Amino acid sequence: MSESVVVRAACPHDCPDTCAMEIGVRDGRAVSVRGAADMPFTNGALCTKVAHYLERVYSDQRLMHPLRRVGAKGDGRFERIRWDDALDIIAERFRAIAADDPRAILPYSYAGTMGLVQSESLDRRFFNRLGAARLDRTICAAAGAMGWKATVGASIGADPEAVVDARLILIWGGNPVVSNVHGWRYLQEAKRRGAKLICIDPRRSETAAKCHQHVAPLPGTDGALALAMMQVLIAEDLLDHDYIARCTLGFAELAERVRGCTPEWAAGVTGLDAATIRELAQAYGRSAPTLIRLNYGLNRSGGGGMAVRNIACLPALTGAWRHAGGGALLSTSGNFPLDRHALERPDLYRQDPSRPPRTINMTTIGEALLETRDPPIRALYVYNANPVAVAPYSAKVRAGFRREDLFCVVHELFQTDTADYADILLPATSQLEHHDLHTSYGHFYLVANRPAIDAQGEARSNTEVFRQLAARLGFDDTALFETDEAIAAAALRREDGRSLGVGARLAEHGWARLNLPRPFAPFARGGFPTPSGKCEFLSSFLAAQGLDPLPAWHPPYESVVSNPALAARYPLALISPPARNFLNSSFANLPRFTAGEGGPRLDIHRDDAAARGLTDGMRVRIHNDRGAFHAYARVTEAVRRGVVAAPSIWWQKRSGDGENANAVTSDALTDMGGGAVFYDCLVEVAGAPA
Ligand SMILES: Nc1nc2c(c(=O)[nH]1)N[C@H]1C(S)=C(S)[C@@H](COP(=O)(O)OP(=O)(O)OC[C@H]3O[C@@H](n4cnc5c(=O)[nH]c(N)nc54)[C@H](O)[C@@H]3O)O[C@H]1N2
Ligand SMILES: Nc1nc2c(c(=O)[nH]1)N[C@H]1C(S)=C(S)[C@@H](COP(=O)(O)OP(=O)(O)OC[C@H]3O[C@@H](n4cnc5c(=O)[nH]c(N)nc54)[C@H](O)[C@@H]3O)O[C@H]1N2
Ligand SMILES: [Mo]
Repeated sequence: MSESVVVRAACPHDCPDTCAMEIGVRDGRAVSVRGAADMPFTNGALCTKVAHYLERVYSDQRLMHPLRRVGAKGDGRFERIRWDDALDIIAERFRAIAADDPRAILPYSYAGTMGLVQSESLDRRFFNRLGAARLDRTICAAAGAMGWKATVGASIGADPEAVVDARLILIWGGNPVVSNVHGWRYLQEAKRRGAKLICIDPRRSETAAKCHQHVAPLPGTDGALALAMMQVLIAEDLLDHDYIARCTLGFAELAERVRGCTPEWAAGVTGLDAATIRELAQAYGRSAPTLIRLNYGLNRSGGGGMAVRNIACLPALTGAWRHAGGGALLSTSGNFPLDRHALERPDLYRQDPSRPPRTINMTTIGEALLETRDPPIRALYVYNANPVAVAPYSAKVRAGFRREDLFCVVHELFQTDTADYADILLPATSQLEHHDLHTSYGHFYLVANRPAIDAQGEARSNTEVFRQLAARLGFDDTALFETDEAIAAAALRREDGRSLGVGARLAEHGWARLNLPRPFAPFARGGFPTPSGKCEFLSSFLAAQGLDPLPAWHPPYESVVSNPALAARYPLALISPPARNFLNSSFANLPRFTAGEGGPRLDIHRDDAAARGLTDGMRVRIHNDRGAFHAYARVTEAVRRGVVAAPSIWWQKRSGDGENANAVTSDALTDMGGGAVFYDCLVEVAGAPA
């Protein structure tokens, strides 16, 4: 047996931590996966899922060769075909449809891998050249990103490694113990140094259980809580007047707007005590440095955009941005100044004056497949995504995918719920089998991924397939045939063509921190990337879109307060946050991880269970007008009264009843950004036959 070699890699998954990994390889086989010890954020550790990554890479469920559908759509019955035949069939169908109108072809992708090469470069170039419909990738973070942008200007915030120096930390709408474990390490260090941690979450999450205090508002009411905190800060003069004068815009208008938003008012919508709200605001106003670690859990409601916008105003009122590790953090993605144009090449888009480009919102894919005309969507190419399982309102999504006249290609590692609807199903490489480069939305490091092993079976990478399809369609633009290495190199340049200056370190270590000061306090002296250069309480960005330029209260669509008639029939608010052992629907087909979760579960408060005659472990049916799914009840006090929680995202076909939480979620869109409202969903729960 030969010596094992170590290959530097990056975790590809949709998580803020973007870990640097070391893959041990012996005789062409990966034998170990470790977190890189020299990468500060990864710190030698991987999460419960990726620590066992070889079970995914070498799973006997991996798709090994191209397949063609033989059964009905959704049955998942296929026969093996050759790659050449599969590519010929796809090219022929795309050519015929494009001859009528290329906008009838829709790419559908999200974050199965977050690598720049395999997820947002050659694919975009190919579909631009084809003139295909564009996809608005809204399903996760669109509302929050827009709310943050309105106030702060770009996805830039506190330095995730400097947070150890904060004295008071609000963990708001996030569950870092599960979904940002490496970020949690820094928050814990702050706690060890004496910081107080307060978690704001409708349920006592794994994180809330480890904080000093847990504040549990009703889902979708964070915007009101933030308005009331501002009211208290202003009324009690817990303000940094100098920072407000120099670094913010619209304080007088804000003060006027929040005058009536007292804790007593907010108590009525959030379900919290007025005293709790007032004390939270006072603690926030009297501590320094303070950090608000927001996450996307709170942007999955009708008012999600405004909620994030309101919360983002708080640190400017108290001057918390002055301190490194103070302020607020939602995402670090805006810190990576990459040349997106060079990666995606929008200039390749074939302009036809009679056919303006068309954009389809991914969140409403069911509706788009069923309702879009002029032209209807005739072909769908799915990669890096599992929409049948993850998109809201499953009944609509499946009806769309079931359309007999829709030509559907799915490129996947596994036969997912979506793959069952493919006409052509292509086997994809795993992260250990292809080249890539990763940015992060939770730290300041670039991480490179080198292939450690050969492709399994006949698997091919996303880029490889797009190059081959481009050739078959007769495209000759050199940008469509660039190697993965060349694309990754192009990503290391800024928009003005200057180098990021990290290439050598990246080549040597496999990771490199951006050239930012350490610690980094981005807005210590203002300099916000907004139109005014200030933190905008009064937002010109929102005003330009005809939206309310000031912080406001946008209630959830489905709640006792906003829709009492619906709440009379469906009184419980369902949230379906990430399960620890899954990454969205990834890993939810592999035995170790499904065993770790135990089975589809519904957490329900003791009183709500008793009122329905439900007991612990009982099989229950969760339903509303959109559909129903089953789970076993866990009777607990970890969710507040009136709220139920179903850790997600299970595969439908592995859930016993062919459904998961998205059977009941709504495909309504958020107030800003056209985002999904997964956690804005009223249901009723009843006992079900075991
Ligand atoms: N293990 C694991 N890690 C993951 C993922 C996974 O599936 N599994 N998914 C990844 C992805 S794609 C993302 S976007 C991130 C998401 O991770 P986070 O941004 O942390 O968001 P969520 O897990 O959706 O929600 C976090 C918490 O918000 C709470 N919450 C729900 N509704 C509300 C509300 O209205 N207000 C408040 N204050 N809190 C609310 C939930 O109970 C949950 O505990 O995690 C990533 N990391
Ligand atoms: N009810 C409910 N629904 C939700 C959420 C929720 O909290 N509750 N969360 C939402 C959020 S935040 C998000 S981000 C979305 C996530 O939705 P998706 O981005 O669709 O995430 P996954 O379910 O992990 O599916 C990704 C798929 O990509 C595949 N893949 C991985 N690498 C590659 C590759 O290199 N090539 C190809 N071709 N395929 C690859 C994986 O095998 C996997 O099946 O789900 C949303 N849906
Ligand atoms: Mo997400």
